[in-house]
Parts: sequence; structure tokens; C-alpha cells
Amino acid sequence: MLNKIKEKFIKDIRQAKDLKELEEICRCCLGRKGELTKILRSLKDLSGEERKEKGQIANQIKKELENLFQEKKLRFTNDLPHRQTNWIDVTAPGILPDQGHLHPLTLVQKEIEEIFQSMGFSVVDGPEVETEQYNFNALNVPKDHPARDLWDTFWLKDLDLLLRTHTSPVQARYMEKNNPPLRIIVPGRCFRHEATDATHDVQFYQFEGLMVGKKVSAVNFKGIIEEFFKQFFKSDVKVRLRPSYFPFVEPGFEVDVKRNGDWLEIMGAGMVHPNVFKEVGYNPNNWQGFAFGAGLERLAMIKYQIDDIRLFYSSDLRFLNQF
Ligand code: YSA
Repeated sequence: MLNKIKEKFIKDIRQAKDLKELEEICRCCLGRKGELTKILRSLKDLSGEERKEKGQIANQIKKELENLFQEKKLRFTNDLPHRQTNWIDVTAPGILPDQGHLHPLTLVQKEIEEIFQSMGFSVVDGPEVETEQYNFNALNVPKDHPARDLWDTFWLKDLDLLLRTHTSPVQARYMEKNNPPLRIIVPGRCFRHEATDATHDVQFYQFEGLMVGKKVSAVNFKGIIEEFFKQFFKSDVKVRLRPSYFPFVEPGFEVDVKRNGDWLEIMGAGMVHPNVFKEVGYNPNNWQGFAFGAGLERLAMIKYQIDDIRLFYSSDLRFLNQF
């Protein structure tokens, strides 16, 4: 299978008549949905030995094909008439400069914003350097509350400031300044003093959601979040809520989504705690609402089957060019 692919693309590269054709061949082979890329991605499903053996061969072939593409590309670009002589042919086709594009996380953020905006939510932001008051106290997590351990915090020395551990403080900031009813989402960068691994980093993005009204219920939450996932994953999805604990909601739940037969934990959520309403000056007897918070990288990783969060921050063009 691998050798067949190799032979096919070597032949195609040799026969390519111009740069456009060559680039199309390169895309079919090594692009995001390219034949070789698909095989490289599927390696993770193989057993240890087989993965190692097949992985070596596939990577070797990838290198060979990349070299061939480069060689042939050079031939086309060097062959342009204005390079062969010292006169300038103003009618010769120009060389397009490499074009930049948005980072995959920005693309996912924009997509999320558009889906929620279509359901009447406004996009709001807040500071990355936060006070203890908004990051914790206003969210029903007073000093010395054991729940503070849920968030490994970067404190700024000798100041009552920290790097926000989640986007939830913007809930309190927004409610303090705006009267209900309201619907907002808050995408933004967060920081945690955690060891880095394939799913955790010291900085990452979250997006928060908050909807407050006279009769906003958990049923509304489930409906809205189901619609969001349906549009985001572009397919019908099953969503389930499991009981969970966050100090700023009561009840709290974990939201799972079923993808390819497996339940995946996607976000924390719940009904806004009366203490949070009191803290921002709302009467909890008059208003109720839901809130949720999800990791942007996690959603992007599930959507695009990316297996390591560090790829987003590696500036590796082989990764970035696939989006
Ligand atoms: C819960 C209830 C609400 O009413 C509103 C918001 C929330 C979420 C809560 N503020 C929170 O931060 N929950 S969390 O600690 O579980 O983080 C939410 C998501 O952020 C995680 O599911 C994960 O996807 C992402 N995350 C957390 N730490 C991370 C991280 N992503 C990458 N690296 C880390 N270190």
C-alpha cells in the first residue's frame, strides 16, 4: 500500500507540467487530507511493533516525496524566463509570495463566536491579569476555600494580582456592569501552573458562556449546547450532563458528547449559584441562568483529530499549513 502510493506520486511528480499541477499533486499526497497524511494519522491505531515498523517506512517515503517536490518546484521557479536572461519580460507570470492565514485556534474561535452569535449571544472579553476578587471571591471561592486547589494559580508577587486561571471572572465583571437578561460568550487566554503534557499547557484558551433571564433553565442550556455542537461538529451529536462540582454553580455538571461511539468530556457547566448573583448585585429570587466553560484547544483537537496540544504553539509550518 505504502509503496504503491510512493510509486504513484513519484510518477505524478515527474509528469507534472507546471507549478500549479505540482502543487495540486503535493496537496493530494501531503496536504491535510492527503493520502500519505491519512496513513500517517492512522498509525496511532496500530499496535506497538506494527506502528514502529510502518511508521519508519511511511516517514521515509514522506521525506523522499518532500525532496522530490522541492527539486521539481525549483526547476519550475528557476525556469521562469526572466531568470534565464537579463532582460525583463513584463508579461511573464509573477511569483506569488507565500500567503499567511489565520491560526487554527483563531479559526475555531471565530467559528464558535459565529455559532453563538447566531443564537443571540454577544462576544465579550476581559483582562488576562486578574484580581483575586474576580478570579475567585466573586465566584463563591473565598480565601482558604479548598476548591481553590482546582486551579493551580500563577500569583504575581507582592500584588493582589494573578494570571486568570479561567474565563469565569468575566461573568462577574460583565454582570456587575450590565443588567439582565443577558447572553454572552467570552473567549480568552488562561494560565495554570501545571505540568505540560499532550492535553495540558501552562497557557491555553477557554470560552465561557453565560445566559441569565427570568426563566432560564438547565433544559435551555441542553438545547443551546446541543445546537452548538451540532453546528460545530457538523453532525447530529448526543449530549449528556453528569453531576459535577464547581463552586460558582448549583447544580453543576460535566458535559459529555458522543463521538464515534465514545463519550468525551467537553466542558464544565451549571446553574449560576445564588451567591454569585448576590455578589454582582442581582436578586437571586428574580433571576436564574446557566454558565459553562470549555477548553478551545480541546474542542479543536477533537474536531480535527489533533493528538497533542503543543502542536498549536510549536509554529511548525507542516502543522499550520494544513488549516
Ligand atoms: C464551569 C462551570 C461554569 O458555570 C462556568 C465555567 C466552568 C469551567 C471552569 N471555570 C473551569 O475552568 N473548569 S476546568 O478547570 O475544568 O477547565 C475547563 C476546560 O479548560 C477543561 O475541560 C480543559 O479543556 C481546559 N483546560 C483546563 N486546564 C487546561 C486546559 N486546557 C489546556 N491546558 C490546561 N492546563
